[in-house]
Amino acid sequence: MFCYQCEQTAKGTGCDKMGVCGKQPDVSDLQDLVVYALTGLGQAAVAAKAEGKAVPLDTGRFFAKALFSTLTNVNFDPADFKPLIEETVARREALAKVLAASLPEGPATFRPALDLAGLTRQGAEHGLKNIPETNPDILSLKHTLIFGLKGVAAYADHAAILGQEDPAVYEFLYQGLADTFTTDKDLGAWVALVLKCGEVNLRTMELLDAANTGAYGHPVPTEVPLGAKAGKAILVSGHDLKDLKALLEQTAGLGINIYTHGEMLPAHGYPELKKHPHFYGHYGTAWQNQHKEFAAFPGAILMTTNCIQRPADSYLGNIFTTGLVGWPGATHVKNGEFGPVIEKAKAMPGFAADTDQGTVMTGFARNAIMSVAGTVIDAVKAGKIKHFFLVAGCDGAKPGRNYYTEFVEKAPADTIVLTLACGKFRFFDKKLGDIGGIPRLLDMGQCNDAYSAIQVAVALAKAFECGVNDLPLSMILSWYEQKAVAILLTLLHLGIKNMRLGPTLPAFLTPNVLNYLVANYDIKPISTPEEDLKAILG
Ligand code: SF4
Ligand code: SF3
Repeated sequence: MFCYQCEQTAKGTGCDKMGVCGKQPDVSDLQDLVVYALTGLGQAAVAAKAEGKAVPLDTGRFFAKALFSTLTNVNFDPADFKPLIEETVARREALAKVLAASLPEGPATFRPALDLAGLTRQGAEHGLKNIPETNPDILSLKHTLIFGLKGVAAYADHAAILGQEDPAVYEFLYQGLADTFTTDKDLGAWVALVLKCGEVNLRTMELLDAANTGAYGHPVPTEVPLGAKAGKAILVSGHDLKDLKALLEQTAGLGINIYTHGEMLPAHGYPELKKHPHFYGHYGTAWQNQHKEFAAFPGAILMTTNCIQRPADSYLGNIFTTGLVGWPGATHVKNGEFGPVIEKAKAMPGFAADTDQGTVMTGFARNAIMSVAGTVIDAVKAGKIKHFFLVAGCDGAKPGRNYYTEFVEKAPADTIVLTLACGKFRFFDKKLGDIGGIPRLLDMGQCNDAYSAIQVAVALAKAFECGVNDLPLSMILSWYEQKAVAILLTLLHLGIKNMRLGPTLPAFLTPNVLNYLVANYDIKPISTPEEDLKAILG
């Protein structure tokens, strides 16, 4: 195995014995084989397009799902990858049959082994290091593209689940993976292609925004209790709002309270979700604290999308996976049929008594913020708001991530902190007060809602008749997995400069690629909160 797609990669260089995330070598090799097989399907789809032949829309949907399943902390179950590889090859063969041209030797002619052990061996021969490329900087960009495409695939899958699709997004997924096996583009062309991935991700996030707000309404500012209510309980984690909605409907009137964990917190802001009276509150913090927090939860736990960690034996029997999530030994429920989860919750003790642990606010997505845009703009013009910080991105276990807590604590009282994604759990319950009625800490949603933050920045730039880079706005970003890579590429595509990124820089960027980013985008690693605040505020 060799994997260096996430921020916690071993020694900051790569996991080669077993994943720091718990990924076993066989799963890593199988995931590499999924990507290799998808590359072949991508080549076939690109050839079909060149010949003017249609690629079925559901092949795009499948492609996104299969690629999403290789994202960090999504699926750890080796058995789940065999059918994905087989279906990829079957779809490729179906396309190959109607093509006039024959496909090149390699991923497009690959024949999968018949058993899991054989597939695992094949995967070991088709990892990241086996991609044809002699220039290390181009190889770095090819890897960046693969990781960015995984992020796009995740968002495309979320959007498609709620009926929002754009064939152009799937076409880029095909083309992007197929391009990693070409050797005729120079460094400049590769930089352009990686930025194009950011552009396609923006379109994908736009679809997802339309999907979520179309199905559940625009989020509204909502106060969410952090304590517990006496009674039976189910905890829902991940990003999938459709799963949550189905669970809320299936538990209506049963006396079971539904709690969110991690990235599901912003779900409380959606009118069509919050209307359910038993959608009670938020429990715990970010994904990396599952072990402690899940072990203490007295009800059933449902994991949608990512980010699952190895369940402790104490709660392996209470945790359920759905969608693309998998863990060997954890019960998987399909098609939004949550009966087993509900039965488990009924059999468990639930919370014995009410506990009050305060509340947090969420629901400040683009619509909510735009509705008070006038007040915000006046406050900036009157000098009451001096600066905005977007402190956003993923959380993780590294101690260096305390930077983000301290940064928010030390941000001056005349500044506003916008946040999204799971990195916010480092500071989401801080009482930062308000500026003339505008809360100083505004939770815009999940990482899936980065589109909201971009729209707000663009609207502010319009109001002040300047570019986004000229706004009193600084981006302090934390990354962990590949959705964050895709978002970062979107911000680069939009020409955003001066971003601060941490807790460490991606291991897959070579010094030359990094230098390019520094020279053209002034992107920098985080230093200390004091120094960064001083540098930003002058
Ligand atoms: Fe290592 Fe991250 Fe890959 Fe897991 S996902 S194997 S921690 S680089
Ligand atoms: Fe978090 Fe996984 Fe990235 Fe959705 S839940 S932001 S790490």
